[in-house]
Amino acid sequence: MSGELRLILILGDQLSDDLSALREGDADRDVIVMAEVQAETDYVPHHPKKIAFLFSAMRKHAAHLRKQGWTVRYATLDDPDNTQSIPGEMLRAAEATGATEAIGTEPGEFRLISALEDAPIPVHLFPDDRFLCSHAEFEGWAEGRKELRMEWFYREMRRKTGLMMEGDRPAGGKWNYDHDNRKRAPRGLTVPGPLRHEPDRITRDVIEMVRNRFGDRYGSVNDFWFGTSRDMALESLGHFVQHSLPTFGDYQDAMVTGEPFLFHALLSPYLNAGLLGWREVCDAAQAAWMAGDVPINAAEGFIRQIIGWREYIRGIYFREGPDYTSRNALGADRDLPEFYWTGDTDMRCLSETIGTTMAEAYAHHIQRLMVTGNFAILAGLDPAQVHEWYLVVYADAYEWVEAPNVIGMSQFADGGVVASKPYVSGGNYINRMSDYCKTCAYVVEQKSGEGTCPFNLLYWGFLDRHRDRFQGNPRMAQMYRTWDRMDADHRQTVLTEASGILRKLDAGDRI
Ligand code: FAD
Ligand code: DLZ
Ligand code: SF4
Repeated sequence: MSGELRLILILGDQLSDDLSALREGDADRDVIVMAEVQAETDYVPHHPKKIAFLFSAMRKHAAHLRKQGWTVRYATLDDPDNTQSIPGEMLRAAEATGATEAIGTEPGEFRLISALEDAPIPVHLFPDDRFLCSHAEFEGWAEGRKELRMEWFYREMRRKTGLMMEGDRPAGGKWNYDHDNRKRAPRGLTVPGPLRHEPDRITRDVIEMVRNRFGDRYGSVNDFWFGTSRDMALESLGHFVQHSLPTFGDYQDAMVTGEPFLFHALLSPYLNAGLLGWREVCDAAQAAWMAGDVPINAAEGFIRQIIGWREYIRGIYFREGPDYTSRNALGADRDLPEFYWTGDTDMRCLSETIGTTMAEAYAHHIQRLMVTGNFAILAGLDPAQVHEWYLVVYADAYEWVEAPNVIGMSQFADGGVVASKPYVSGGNYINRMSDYCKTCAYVVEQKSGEGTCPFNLLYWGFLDRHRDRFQGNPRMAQMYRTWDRMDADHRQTVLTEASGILRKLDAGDRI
């Protein structure tokens, strides 16, 4: 490298001290560029809470970097000279400083990687090594495998990190304690909830700007409680480990009306923006287990989400490439119903999940997978529209993590790269894991006729529609046998009623 001043680009989800671009830079010479830009707030209309979270965290991180001796050029969204795009802000900074080249850390989205490749000044990108598994390592693991199953990947990561290992064996003798999880939440369960941070002056200013600029968008910025600095994120981690982790495993799949958070970590916005790292959150969980404060099923379950699922999902995104988000293996083409944007439906599970999503920019994994995701795949919704919805609505959504979860795990639109079978169920599963059905306008026990739970009808409609693809799948054979054993008239009634629901969706009628 020459001794000339270079720009260092830091994106909104790169708010970590240990960032490859910073390690390559020189605080005495280089200039950091950070920018709030409309191109990023608007390429999909992100939830206002997500924008407020990122902008407040970006402003605080810029101040922190200045304290460490860096020169930072920071453009706020309402700066009249802001060109409102990342490449535009790079060019403006280059003109102001005389820089002729820039460095950065690889963005988590192909869209932005290619925008930087075409930027008006050359940008050299370094790998994002805030993850446990590099692209090359994931390729090495995936190479030659017929199926890319997370469980095998996860075991490699356990060996690599030594987390919850006793020599070369898993602690307690089992790799996976999911068998002890998945309990239904008992009535009256006391839920600690996440740590709620009171907005400080910087956050209040950002909230005000976001309310003025994006107040008419899906979602609300009211009652904002996310932490927006590393210190706050660390406090949230401590709170989770102490109060929720001990029960995390038990109720991981449970859903309760009015209790959106249960014992979940609520750490994904912090992890994905770079305020926390994978190692420290796993070490904290492991230490709590070793101290006897947390049972093994909880600690292992949590660590699996972080070094297993999160890393695996990222590996899939970068391995599958930029066309991944336009895959549609099941040929689904129905438009996303309006109620995804309003929560206005008689289906309690959906109104509850979407209501939480609008208010909090959050829903937990099972709500995302088995409620909104399950409905979307059963109803044959266009996966590209479903993908966009998920990218818009969650505070933790960036394409590298959102797309494989949606296109792959939830919609099976990648044809089975992520999931060995589609995650679909009738109302029974939702009834077993939640209290939603008790207050629903539909009847979950009903198999056909007026008032039948739409999931019950759409489930069989889905299996029937995709029989050619799935009936040979050993994990689905039992369901086809059950369907085939049903009385032919009943089957016809179910399929006719399932089509009736789809027609209502197409007509925009309320369901
Ligand atoms: P917890 O349930 O407490 O889990 C702990 C941590 O494990 C999370 O913070 C997260 O970092 C990690 N994790 C767990 N499961 C996954 C997973 N499947 N993929 C990646 N990380 C995981 N996660 C996102 O971070 N961003 C998304 O945009 C996103 N979209 C999703 C869309 C669908 C359809 C589905 C089914 C899942 C999606 N997930 C996404 C994964 C998961 O739902 C969220 O990570 C989790 O709900 C975040 O809340 P939490 O911190 O309370 O998680
Ligand atoms: C998500 C987001 C938003 C809403 N706004 C900005 C922004 O104004 N400036 C910025 O640098 N980053 C923002 N981000 C995060 C980027 O979209 C993210 O870096 C890419 O999607 C890659 O993960
Ligand atoms: Fe959802 Fe069906 Fe239960 Fe209603 S009855 S809450 S639609 S699963």
